[in-house]
Amino acid sequence: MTVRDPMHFVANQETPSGVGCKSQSVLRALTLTILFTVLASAPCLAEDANNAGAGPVATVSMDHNTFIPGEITVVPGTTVTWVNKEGMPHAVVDLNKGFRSKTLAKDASFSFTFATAGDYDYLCSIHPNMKGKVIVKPAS
Ligand SMILES: [Cu+2]
Repeated sequence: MTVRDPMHFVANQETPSGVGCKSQSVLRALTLTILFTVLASAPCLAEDANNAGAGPVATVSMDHNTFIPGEITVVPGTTVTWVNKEGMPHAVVDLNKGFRSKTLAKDASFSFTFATAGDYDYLCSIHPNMKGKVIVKPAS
């Protein structure tokens, strides 16, 4: 006759712990790395070519609270594009109300096509002593 300890039959079921979790997070990190690599190597968006074939173009930058160049001479039909290059917001406003941009944040731009010959004095409505001039005259 044997007396059995009932506890003896409760098997000590060892379960592996942690291993599964760890390998899964490694896999996740790897997946993220691959995803980033794919995104980074995607080609840059092509520049907008909608203006191709239009008239002549000219660009005026806004930087250091200044229109650069402050004065440009263009032929009638030229599209002038102002580009804000700095963090300071600017706006392009014709003194004779021929054109007016909204407030331009950094890298924002505004374009206007000058069909008619003449002198166009403009300023930045936010910084009124920031002035510029577009002279439109036919090529001689
Ligand atoms: Cu300004």
